[in-house]
Amino acid sequence: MTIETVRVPDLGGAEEVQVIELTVAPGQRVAVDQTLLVLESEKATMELPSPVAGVVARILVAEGDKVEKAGDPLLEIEVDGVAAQHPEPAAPPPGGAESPDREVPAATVAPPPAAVPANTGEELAGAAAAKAEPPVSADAHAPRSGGEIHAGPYVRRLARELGVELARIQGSGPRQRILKEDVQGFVRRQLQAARPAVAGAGLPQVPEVDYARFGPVAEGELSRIGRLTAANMRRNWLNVPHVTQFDAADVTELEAFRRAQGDAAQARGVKLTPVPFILKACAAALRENPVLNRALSGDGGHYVQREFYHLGLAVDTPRGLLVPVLRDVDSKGIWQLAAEIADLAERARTGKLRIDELQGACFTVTSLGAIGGQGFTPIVNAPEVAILGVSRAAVQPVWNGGEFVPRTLLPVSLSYDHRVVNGGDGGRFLTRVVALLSDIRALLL
Ligand code: CAO
Repeated sequence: MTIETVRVPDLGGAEEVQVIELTVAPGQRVAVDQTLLVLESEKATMELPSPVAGVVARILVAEGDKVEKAGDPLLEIEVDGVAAQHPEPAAPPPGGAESPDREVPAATVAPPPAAVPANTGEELAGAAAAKAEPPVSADAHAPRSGGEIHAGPYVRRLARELGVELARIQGSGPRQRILKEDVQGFVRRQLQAARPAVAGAGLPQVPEVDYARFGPVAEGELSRIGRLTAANMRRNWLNVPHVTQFDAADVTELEAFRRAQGDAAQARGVKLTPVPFILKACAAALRENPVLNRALSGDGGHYVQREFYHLGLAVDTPRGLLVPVLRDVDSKGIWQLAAEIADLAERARTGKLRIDELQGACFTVTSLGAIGGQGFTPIVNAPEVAILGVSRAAVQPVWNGGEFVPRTLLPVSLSYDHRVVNGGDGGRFLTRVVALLSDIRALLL
């Protein structure tokens, strides 16, 4: 049996040298060049490779031990078969006979790798971002049982600083050597996996304030509809990259026409407001701009092109906001739409809508025209991709090229999901709606 003692190599004058990691255990079989332990000075770390193949017989130091001087014994290896296993046949010892306890200073058999400057994890983020991430292998998730770990001193140090077990990392280098990028990728994947699955769940919390400290207060609960609306608004706001575009339609002629229908409306028992005209204009503009009548798939990679024109109409009710749906708006007349709006709005306010009357919309109109305001930014009702906000029409001076004339202008705002609808699509759609409302004869074409 030949025992080889591995000794402290030349430390290049370093004073404080410590054994920071033992990478083998007694009884473990080691190959030539396999890292036995890692030393660290104040400036560098270095791996000590095995000069021979064999079985670790004794380890003479412990992690944390200070190493005093070159030549001190570190561990002993029972050599397999000296001639066969040695990388290069060792020079015969003086006298020609093989010494039974041949002692080889580690540095003389295989020089330790060049000392690597001590490093911190600060470069981690930048370097990791620039590098394509290696694929995650199943091994990356469970500690490796047994087997060697090939990693350089810097990588070992980095892993130690980050608290990462090297055994959990699949190396992508030669002989599955663990590279810096493997450690970075592992850490990044762990962080990603730890992220909350619910969109927005990681948002900073709004602080709770005890308002009673500042004056009298009363508390109340949101209605069921109010809670649902809050959840939907939050979901839509967080998921949809919104753009809102503003315009104003000259509805002078439309308003004159609408008022001229007063008697007819009375005879039919229907109130004729601007809303059915707006719905009709939207259906026509959707047909001409089908992008706004798409729905985006959950994975963001597909869309569904709807070829029907069901429009939601936001209704303000005492129990909260409801959005009943008018079906096939493109094929219905203004009187029919006006009657359906009145019916749906009434039943929304009295809690008599059926579930199916709240489903299937392609696009939503929300009108605050009766209430007031000059413009607002509505929130897209996902998975719809656009919504039209309508504000209060008002008479305004408009320059006709020769003079200012009084015209009735209806402010409109279109919010859309910018993942699906480009500015050009949105602009063409809104311009068309405005044109149709400015000359409703075009709705007949
Ligand atoms: N500009 C000026 N006047 C308008 C107008 C506008 N854009 N839109 C409606 N009006 C007028 C109507 O002509 C009517 O006047 P007259 O009684 O003189 O004819 C009056 O306002 C009241 O209209 P209305 O509210 O009874 O009917 P409507 O068709 O305009 O609206 C509905 C129906 C259901 C949209 C509405 O009742 C409603 O609930 N609006 C609120 C929607 C809402 O809350 N949206 C916000 C959602 S996001 O929080």
